[in-house]
Amino acid sequence: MPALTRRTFLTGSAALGAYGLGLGGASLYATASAATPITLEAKTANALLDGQHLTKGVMTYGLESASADPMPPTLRVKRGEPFAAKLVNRLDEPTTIHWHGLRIDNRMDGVPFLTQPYVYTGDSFDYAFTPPDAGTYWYHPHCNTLTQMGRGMTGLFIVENPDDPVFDAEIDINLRDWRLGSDGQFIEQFKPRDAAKNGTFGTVRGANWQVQPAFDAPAGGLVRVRLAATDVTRIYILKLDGAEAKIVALDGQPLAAPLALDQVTIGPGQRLDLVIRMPESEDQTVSLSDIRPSTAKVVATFRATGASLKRDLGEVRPLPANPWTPPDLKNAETIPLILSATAENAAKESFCGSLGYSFWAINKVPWPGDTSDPMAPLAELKRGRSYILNLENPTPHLHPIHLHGMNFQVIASNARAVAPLISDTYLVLPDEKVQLALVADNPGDWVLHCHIIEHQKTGMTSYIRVT
Ligand SMILES: [Cu+2]
Repeated sequence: MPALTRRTFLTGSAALGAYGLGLGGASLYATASAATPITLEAKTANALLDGQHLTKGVMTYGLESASADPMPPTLRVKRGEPFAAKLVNRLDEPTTIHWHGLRIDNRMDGVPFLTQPYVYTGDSFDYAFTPPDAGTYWYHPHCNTLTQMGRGMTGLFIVENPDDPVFDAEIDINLRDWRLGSDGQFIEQFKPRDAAKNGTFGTVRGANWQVQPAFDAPAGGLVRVRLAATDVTRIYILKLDGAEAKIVALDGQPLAAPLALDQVTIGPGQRLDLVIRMPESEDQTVSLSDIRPSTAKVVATFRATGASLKRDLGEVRPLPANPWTPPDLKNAETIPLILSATAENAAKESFCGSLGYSFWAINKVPWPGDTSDPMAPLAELKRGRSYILNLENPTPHLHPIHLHGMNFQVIASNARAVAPLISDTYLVLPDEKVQLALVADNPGDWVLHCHIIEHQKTGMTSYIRVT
């Protein structure tokens, strides 16, 4: 990583003045002012990740009210209520926080140079916003992400809806792996040969920073499981054994009709809300497994406790919908968005951790890295107008494409039947062409990128500008 200087910081601030700030506030995305801030400390720690060795150099977030749990705290807020957090950087490198999936003010989005300056060691940044949507979200840095996220900085962010049905239990799962050697210490996160394919996989599978955690839940009860795939690489195909379940939300957004769970694919950045009907008898267990690529690996288990509550999965109703403006498809403008591989070459020096290669591009342009002088936006969108992103993936790999700041609706795909889901992350298949429609209702510069972090950091990143 290159030397970090105050000069860089000032350059970044100047750039922000030029195009990042000074945007009129949209009421839906207004910055919160009334919340008492929590303090989130970015810091290093040691943690037991493989169940046998204490791993050194773990990176995490801690609240001031220090808990013994080294995992970043699961933050819970209520929809429509202001939230504020002071990020204090105790790492020895810069960082920021991005609030994945939350439609909030651009200044709170956490992308270095595009929306805010780096937060240097010892410095802080005040985040404040009011989440407009309920659902399961998460937070992570947007700086040197392969290292910072790979070493632990991924946490759940849950926006509760007071109108949601009450379940008999709620379990939150932060689904991610670790790249550790046999001694339990971190090994190299980046392998160029893998980054040019599916990415470099972890060696230790985890959920909530444990190996196969076991949760207790009331027998015969309805349990809401909120799950976020926060791994830097792994795409999961999840399957449940020992109980029936329904999917009630995907990527934070409620399904109009809950869907019986058979198996479900989720990629990095995506979320899944399930309602599991626990078995009748005490000590019966349910297991959640990942069956991709082939051999099933247990992710977590759920054990029934107590006398049966005699609930019925048929009682599960759709969760209340989030506010949503349907795009005007008849008058929508089309934006091509073609993912591709690119010739291997060195990327520009980047203060937020360049991997030194460009393997990937969007519309043939590889992202040069986070700099004070980024490339032009992929497209300029007029506030209030509707657009269709024509996303094409001619590569032989899957890519979970994430858009910041706004949700889109899935309109059509050449590869599969699609439901009109609303989301912020679409897992595009090899050779798939998909149409994602949105209303450009949140002003600012919004990054879109693959959430396989090695793809993101070797070129598969761009941004759109809404004015
Ligand atoms: Cu990708």
